[in-house]
Amino acid sequence: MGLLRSSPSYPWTNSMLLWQRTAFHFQPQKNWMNDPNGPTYYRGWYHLFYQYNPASAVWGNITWGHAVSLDLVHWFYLPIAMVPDHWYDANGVWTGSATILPDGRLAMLYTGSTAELVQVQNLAFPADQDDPLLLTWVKSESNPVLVPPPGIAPKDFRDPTTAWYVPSESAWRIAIGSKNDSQRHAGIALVYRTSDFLSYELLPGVLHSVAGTGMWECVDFYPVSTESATGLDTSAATGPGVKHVLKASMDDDRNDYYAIGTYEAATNAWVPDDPEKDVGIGLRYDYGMFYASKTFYDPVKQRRVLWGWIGETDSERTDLRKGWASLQTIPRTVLFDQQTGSNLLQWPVDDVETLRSGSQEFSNISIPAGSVVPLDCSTSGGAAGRGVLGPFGLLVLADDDLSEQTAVYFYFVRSTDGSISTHFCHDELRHACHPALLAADIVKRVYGSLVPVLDGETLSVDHSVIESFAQGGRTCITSRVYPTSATYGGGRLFLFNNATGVDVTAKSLKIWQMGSAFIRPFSEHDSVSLH
Ligand code: DQQ
Repeated sequence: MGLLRSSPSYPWTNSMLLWQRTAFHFQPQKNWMNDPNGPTYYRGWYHLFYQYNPASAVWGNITWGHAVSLDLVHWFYLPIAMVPDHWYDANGVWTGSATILPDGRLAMLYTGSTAELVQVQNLAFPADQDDPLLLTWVKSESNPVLVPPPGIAPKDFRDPTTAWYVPSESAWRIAIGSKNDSQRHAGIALVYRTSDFLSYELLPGVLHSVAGTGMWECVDFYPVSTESATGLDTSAATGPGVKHVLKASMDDDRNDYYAIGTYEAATNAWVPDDPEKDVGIGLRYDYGMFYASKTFYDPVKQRRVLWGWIGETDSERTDLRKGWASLQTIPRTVLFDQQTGSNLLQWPVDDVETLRSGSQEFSNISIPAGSVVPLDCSTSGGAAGRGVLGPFGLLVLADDDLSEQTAVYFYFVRSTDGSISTHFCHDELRHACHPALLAADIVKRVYGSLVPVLDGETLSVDHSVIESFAQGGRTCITSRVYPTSATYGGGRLFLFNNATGVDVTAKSLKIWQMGSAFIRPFSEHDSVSLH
């Protein structure tokens, strides 16, 4: 990855680079961003903090950027929330999580990387708990509140979770990711108990460990209801009708894996429902460019909302030239899939539908084997290969002559026993490859995964990012793309069927234009007019 990211740069024009700024995905005005941090809802505002380098478009000098929103769609940039200004975070204010206490106050735990590069956990709280914008942060005089325990390497102890309350002991617990190389390179989640967020007790054992998965970053741990379509507060009671999701971001392969299982506070253990689909070896939130995600509970709409970091796949040199790097996904609602009982469903928060306009509907479009059907809506190895039963699907961010395109498609595979499985994929190999140009500095891949059944799909296409949700959100794929000619008015949409043996009918297809969200600095005027 490092090698590819520093390969020679393609001669992007300013207008191409400008087009890469997105219309409704969160990104800072300039410079580098990575993990979402401490997302929360506080006194009328959704807060998003994020790993941010105020000085450059590459990682380093990590501070906490900060933005607020009334609806998770339109965002106001606020001043940087925390900077590396103490010995315990001199090398960076790294990832952390927010906990709302029963009396409404907020505690923020984050990892500090010290001047000696030791990872320690720190506590911060708002200087004024009555300020809904949470503009000023105070770091606790007790910091660091946690240092790596015996047996844990100094650089393998980071990213505290949101705390959950255990009523039987009138105390909170948090999990922190690490690894244990003496136990077959196991990824592990340590659990600490605290009643005041200042002093902590390491519980015996681990919440969970999976051999061979390496360092677990950005652990997330939360309950889901198996019976209702509402989200649960992180401290919701365990018991019938509730399962727990354990997610970890694998530093070894840079993907976010989750598993669903049962949590028992008394034994400090979480057990996966299906050990074959354990954390790091089974399901992923997203099969594309997606990492370091974090959820929070939204009490307003009683939903659990997921944020994920979408990194770049172009070169660092290009990022420096354009002056920024990375996006956040559209926030996604996360639910337990009651139909399969074995996975989560993710869907863009419904608030984003307010950006829709100019809907167009197509029905019963037949796509004969081997054909491409343009959809007039003003805007392989992979998809190019041909098999009896596919691939077929959509070509998005395509130009008129299809020299540039990203395919979002399905194909069926018939196995020797006659059963058919469905695959859902993104093929990035032909984006940014207009014949006159060769965008050599982009890492392009074909992403894909098996999906249980074929039944409806939604796609969000922003200027330089495609997020796909198949089968009601059972399988998700995110692609970071860099169009060279499918820009501005030049982006087109096509249906294609590269199967040799079947004609395909698109029974129903609905397309909306998306308006732009406003994402801009907050002003005094806003506080008067919005509340
Ligand atoms: N990013 C942070 C770490 C975390 C990593 C540093 C994940 O806290 O483990 O920027 O992308």
